[in-house]
Amino acid sequence: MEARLTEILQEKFQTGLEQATNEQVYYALLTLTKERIKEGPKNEGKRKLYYISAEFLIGKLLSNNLINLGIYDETAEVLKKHGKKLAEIEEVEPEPSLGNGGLGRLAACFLDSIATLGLPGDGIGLNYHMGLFKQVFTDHKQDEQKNPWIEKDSWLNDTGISFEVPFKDFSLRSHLYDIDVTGYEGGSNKLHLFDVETVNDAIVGNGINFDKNDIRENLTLFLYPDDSDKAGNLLRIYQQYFMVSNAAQYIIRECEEKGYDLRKLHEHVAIQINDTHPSMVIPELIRLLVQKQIDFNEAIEIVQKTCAYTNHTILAEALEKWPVDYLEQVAPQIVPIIRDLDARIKGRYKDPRVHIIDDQNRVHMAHMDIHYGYSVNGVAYLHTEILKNEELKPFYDIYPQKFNNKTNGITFRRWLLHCNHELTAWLDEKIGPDYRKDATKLEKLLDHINDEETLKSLLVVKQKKKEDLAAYLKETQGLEINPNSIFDIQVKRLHEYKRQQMNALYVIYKYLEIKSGKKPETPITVIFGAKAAPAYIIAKDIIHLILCLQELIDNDPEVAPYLKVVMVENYNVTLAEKLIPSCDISEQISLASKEASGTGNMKFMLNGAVTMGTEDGANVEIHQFVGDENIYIFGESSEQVIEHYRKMDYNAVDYYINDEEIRRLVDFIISPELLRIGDKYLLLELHAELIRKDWFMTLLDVKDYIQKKEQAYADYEDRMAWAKKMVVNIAKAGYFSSDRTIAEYNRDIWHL
Ligand code: GFP
Repeated sequence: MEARLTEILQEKFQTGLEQATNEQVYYALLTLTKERIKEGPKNEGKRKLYYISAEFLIGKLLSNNLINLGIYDETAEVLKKHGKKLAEIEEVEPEPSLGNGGLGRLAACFLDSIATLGLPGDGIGLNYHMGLFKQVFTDHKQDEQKNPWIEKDSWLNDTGISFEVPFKDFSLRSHLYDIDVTGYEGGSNKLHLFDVETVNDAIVGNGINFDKNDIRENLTLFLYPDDSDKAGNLLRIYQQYFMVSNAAQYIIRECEEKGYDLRKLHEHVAIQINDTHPSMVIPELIRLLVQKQIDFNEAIEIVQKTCAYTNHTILAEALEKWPVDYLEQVAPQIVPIIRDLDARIKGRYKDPRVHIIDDQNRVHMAHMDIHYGYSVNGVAYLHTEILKNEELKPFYDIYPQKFNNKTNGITFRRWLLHCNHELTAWLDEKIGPDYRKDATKLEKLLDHINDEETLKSLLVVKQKKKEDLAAYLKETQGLEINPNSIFDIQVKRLHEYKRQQMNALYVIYKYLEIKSGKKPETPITVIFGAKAAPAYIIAKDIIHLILCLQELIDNDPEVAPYLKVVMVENYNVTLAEKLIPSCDISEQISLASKEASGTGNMKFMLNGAVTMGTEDGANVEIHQFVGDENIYIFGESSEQVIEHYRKMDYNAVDYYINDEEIRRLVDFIISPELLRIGDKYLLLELHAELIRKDWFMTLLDVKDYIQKKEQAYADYEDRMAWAKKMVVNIAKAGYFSSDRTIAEYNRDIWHL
């Protein structure tokens, strides 16, 4: 590879490896990697998967591609020989901004595993130019800025493929870009990203403001544009229809090129509908098949045998319901199809809970997916049980055979091999490299659990990663953290159900404890990373509270040596890769029943953090694997929580009035100390919200939470006992490899 790299540098920049800048080396490596992928094997098969998703949170690609191609070490060596550091070259790459949270990151992990297992399967999505948004903190508040990430020379390959997508009053021409997806020592697939020829980055003004009505120019600018008004809703429908119409046209085109009979589409194609955003692919595919002279009833049957749906949440806000009227305004051609699909259901079932179009004339996208797809899956054991027995029970009663669970997973290439070289080397030494191909082999670590040297060297690895993070945050964000403190980390989208606010109440508790003279043995650093949706007011208030606490504590010499709070700016995949390896305590504290799975919990566990969590999502399975000794479980169970919702008997205000301790913590939000730093309206608003609404029952669990945290911090002091917990967590993480998840999808749903 050295010779080719030198050649490329000459051709592109007329320079040699020694003299080249990090930028030049990065672009040369980009070219070299793309060439290698092109020459390498492609995954093929009789049936091919198309994974349609509004988000693909793929992260930077250079290192992962080098690892998957098996040339990472060689590249690092060559660069080193010429005075360059691969880690520094990685910094040059912009992180693609094509996703938001766990949903999008899961899609990215899946693409990696699909390719690794040698399965033919491509992703299909949109090529958002500004992605989500870049988070900036000003005055202790989140500010949203545009985040253009596409460069002239990038992983995107222009395919020249283009389709016409018809809307009510006009049509748009698409333009397809592909990103290669490499498998670990395996063949490659593709991520297809559709763009609009007429999109115009220049219409974005200050922050992330733009004309929502100018569809020709705005359609692929942003992921999840603000949908708090009608224009925002329509724009989302335009995006979704554009995505699925392109997907359907692309799939049909591929089948025709291969000479397949479209009447047997399902024998050659499986479509995974990732959450409800791509649901319109069902009527669109029916429409296009009918255009190809296939009978309407037959088209429905074909589509039904082709499409499968994954549910990622039981939160109503995410189960999309579009007014028929809006669909009429955007893509009227699919409305009669949806009406027909609904009429068939209404003819068969009286229960209005399973109808597609409700009495307010709204289309329930998930209902359409369930009736007209062949599989419905949840993303963790508990979540699927809740779907079957609560949330989607009427559907489960009709179609028990369609429901199945696929507990989420993560790719170990990114979340271990790439992000934690030290731990990877440690594992290689302790148990040999087999776990790289078969993650269950990590269990072999348990043979060494009583070996003092093993435990000590693991603590050394963790310490190194803490120092790395401290240095990185200092350099990139000017934040100073103490690598000799306990790193307690909560990173994920900001949402009340994930309960960052409960963690903030703990910080208040600890602050007051220290003020009263009770100092922790080891200092504590509580790290947050989270973006709040721009229109989600309470989520932004929570960020405000955390940033105010950060400042208060930083400036209090009595407390600062023992407690530190930091909220990292613009949390993204790149930051996750630095934060996760350094973590001691992983915060997974959602209200039981609300977090479908979580995948951060798996990444932290794999990197030797111990979970502080509720019995929710995949925490339940993690708990089963590691046992009571190696996880901190607190809070009410999902059954209890569901019962509270049923009886409507949870009143936050009662906890506030009746419990002095809780009142003390909540009232600190509007204490003179914090009001001096923050915006009084925002702090008052959050205070009132916690007392009057508290939809996700923070006050119900907060005391149990505090107690468990105290326990964990005390246990941390026994370093060897703690190291054993770390070993068990790493050893038991194998089940959570996305290779296992994808093998199950293939076995039960895709049959590729
Ligand atoms: C959503 C759910 C998570 C789940 C992921 C992937 O992600 O519980 O792990 O999808 O299935 F909420 P977020 O975007 O909320 O993280």
